[in-house]
Amino acid sequence: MSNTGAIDYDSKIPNNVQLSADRALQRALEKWLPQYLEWWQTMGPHGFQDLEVYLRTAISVDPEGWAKFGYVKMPEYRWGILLAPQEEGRTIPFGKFKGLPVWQEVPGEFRATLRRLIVIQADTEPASVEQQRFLGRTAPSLYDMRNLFQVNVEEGRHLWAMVYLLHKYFGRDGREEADALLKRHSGDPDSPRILGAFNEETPDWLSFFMFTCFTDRDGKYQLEALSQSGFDPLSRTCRFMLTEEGHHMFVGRTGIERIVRRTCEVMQAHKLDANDIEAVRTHGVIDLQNIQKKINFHIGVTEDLYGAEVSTNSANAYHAGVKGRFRETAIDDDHQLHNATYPVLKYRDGAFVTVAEPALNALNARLCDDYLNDCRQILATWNKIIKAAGINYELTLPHRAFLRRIGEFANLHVSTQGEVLSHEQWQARQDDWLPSDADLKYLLSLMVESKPEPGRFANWISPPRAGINGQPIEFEYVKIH
Ligand code: BYC
Ligand code: FE
Ligand code: FE
Repeated sequence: MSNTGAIDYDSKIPNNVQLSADRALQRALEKWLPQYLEWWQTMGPHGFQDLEVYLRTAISVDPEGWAKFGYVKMPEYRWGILLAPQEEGRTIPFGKFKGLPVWQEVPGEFRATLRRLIVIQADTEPASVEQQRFLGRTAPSLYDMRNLFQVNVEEGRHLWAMVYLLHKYFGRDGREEADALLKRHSGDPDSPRILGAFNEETPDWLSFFMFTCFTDRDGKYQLEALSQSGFDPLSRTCRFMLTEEGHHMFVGRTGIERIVRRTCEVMQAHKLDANDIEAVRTHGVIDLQNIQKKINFHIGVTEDLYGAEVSTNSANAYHAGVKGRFRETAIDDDHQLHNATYPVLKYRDGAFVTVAEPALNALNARLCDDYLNDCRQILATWNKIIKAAGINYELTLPHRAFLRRIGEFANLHVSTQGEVLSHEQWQARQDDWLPSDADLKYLLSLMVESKPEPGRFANWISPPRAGINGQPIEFEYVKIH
């Protein structure tokens, strides 16, 4: 197995795993390639496929300087199989095999567990491309359009990353799973994507930014936990995927930041009251209340992606050395969780209480806590902008039990403040916390089809602070003219 950062771009499928040395695998993947391209053309970005887009392509897996930027037509993007370099002498960092050498092959005992995790991870990647496929035509600028397409091609590459593992390490059923990944589709009633959030719609750019800020961030936490894996090829794949994930979250976080900035600028200029939603909308910008409701929605559905708070699946995966905690090796404990407990929020006898659960069973809750701490810090940066504009409004995370369909709170109706409601109360009040039809209609009214000029931005969003790869903001990021 290759130990270098260098990538072979001469073969049909760029890779740094010496694919040409394994002819059967190479043939199998070359057979999958046209199916993938067919999927990309039919389920990937709608339109824009013939246009030159200023994209980055990985040319090495070294932390510095792995990317090359240039104009590429999306279907000609070089999707490749890129693993972080193998670490000499790496040992399993946690669980019952802690300290033993990592596995280069799948241990038979954990084959089903590993395959399931890899398939779930894989399924999210093409799902997000499908969810975002109609956004190109309403892009608020060429800069944003380019970022959308960059995210899309990289999610396509993440699918390749997982398909490589399925083909190389799981034989015939791995190949069948790889084929099935192109047959399930986001929101398809007969054959949906596996996880709930990946069957939701991404109909507007506020949703896109929320998704890349908050749902791609689940990707960060899940990939980090998987990159701890004792199954070394999975660890190495996830480590390189994480370097790409940074940009997706950047797009989301700064996208919302720019929307908040623009709204505050308009509110300040016209001395608008924070509660006067109609006045804000008269000026064609997105009210902070609508932003808050979208946060509530995306956080709620993304929390579900962590699975049940208390889970024997996650306990088994940890014990087996298959899936660790976020930054496992930086945690100061026994990495086996003997006798350790972890506080988990539950609803018992009409009240929310914190219960000390065996830490091994509470790993999903812990990973979600780590994630929410990250989200909280991001909200704080947006709130600074609001405060600096002298506006009396604060964006907050919804209560942990809000909008949950998986886990401890799946059967409850709970407000963003943590009030438990009857079904009738929920029906009557859900528009206070989630975008109403009118809110969504307003958002869609801003998503106009346009052919943006370089350097021009829709009225509802501020320009970014800088362009991509040192290019000016008015650079022609997509050649649409
Ligand atoms: N929806 O013990 P439980 C990304 C099922 S995002 C539907 O609670 P476990 C990306 C579960 O399958 C990162 N079903 O769960 C972002 C199980 O069913 P079975 C994606 C759900 O295993 C943006 C049952 O409930 N990666 O990369 O502890 C753009 C009880 O299971 C859901 C991963 O998720 C749900 N939300 O944890 C592009 C990593 N939750 O098997 C990309 C891999 C649970 O009994 N996944 N169920 O029939 C995992 O680590 C875990 O499987 C889960 C669930 C966290 C998903
Ligand atoms: Fe991804
Ligand atoms: Fe991503």
